[in-house]
Amino acid sequence: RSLSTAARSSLKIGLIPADGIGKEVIPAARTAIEALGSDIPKPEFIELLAGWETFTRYGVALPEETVKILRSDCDCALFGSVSSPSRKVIGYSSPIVALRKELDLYANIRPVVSVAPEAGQTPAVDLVVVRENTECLYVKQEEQIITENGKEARATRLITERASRRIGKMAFDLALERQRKHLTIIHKSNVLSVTDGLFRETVRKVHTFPDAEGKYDSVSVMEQLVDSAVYRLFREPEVFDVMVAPNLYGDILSDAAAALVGSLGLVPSVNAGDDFVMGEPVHGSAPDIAGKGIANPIASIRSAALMLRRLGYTKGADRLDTAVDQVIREGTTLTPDLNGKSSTTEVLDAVLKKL
Ligand code: GGG
Repeated sequence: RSLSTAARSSLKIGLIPADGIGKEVIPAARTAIEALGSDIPKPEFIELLAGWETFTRYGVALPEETVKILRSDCDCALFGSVSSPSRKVIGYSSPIVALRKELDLYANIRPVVSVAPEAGQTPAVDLVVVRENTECLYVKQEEQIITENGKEARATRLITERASRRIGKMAFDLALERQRKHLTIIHKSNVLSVTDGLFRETVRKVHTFPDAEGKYDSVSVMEQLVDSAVYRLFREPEVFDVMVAPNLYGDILSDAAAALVGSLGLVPSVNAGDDFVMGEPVHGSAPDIAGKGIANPIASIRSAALMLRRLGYTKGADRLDTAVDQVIREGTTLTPDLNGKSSTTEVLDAVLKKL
């Protein structure tokens, strides 16, 4: 399937709420998309199963049917959140990690932007974490053996030149589109000189590849060890524009960056490949508040906007983002994660009014 907007009469969107608050925020995003009217092709939604609950009911976390329908019938998708257990469960494997691999969604693009900076919080945060989405420790090759000294557990950390090059290219392309055109490569190659060394070297080379033909000359490149990047993120977030990182560092960094803008409930992402795009709020399934009707729908609505933008529906995406920004700035209808008292539905209604 192509990402081009060419002559679509309808937009087929796979909806995978999965677990916990995913079941509350994905329907809210659906309603927001429906409110866009003729700014996008007529949306058609296809509800699909995945997640821990799906596993407990049907014995499989990512049904083959879900992947098949996404591949053959959908133009794009929205994924909610998943509650994988922290212990090994035989037969279970994280469906979101599997889905990213199945659909080759090799980049997780996570913009973190402060809309209404608190007093004294200057300058505002405006950065994008570009997380490699298919390898690193997430290849999930783990084993445990018993030695004479007790248990020993190992995990394979895979970094390839191919994956590092394509995520690097994605990050350079994103940097080119931004005003500051500044890219920071995140790694830990002073310790992991073979794996992170390959990531760092390969991303660095992207702008000097012969096929780049000077395209990225206007992008300034910096690099930063992951530990000091976290420190700088909290001390001087304004130094970062686009940050590109291997899978695990990108996962952690984007949650950390979310703390700077008020709540994880505000931060969207898209899982992007060359042929498909899937929006996904950065937050997890939040079992502590699931079912209470107070989950923040903004990360999911913004994820829908990112997904539409990537498909070329800029007007619809802009309308969603502007409506959300207005609601946040007004500050009267906010969910408890932002110290408000409003429900998911009340925040959604406030966004719909702005639309
Ligand atoms: N929407 C992001 C999300 O669900 N985060 C939690 C997560 O990725 N967990 C991994 C898993 O449960 O398999």
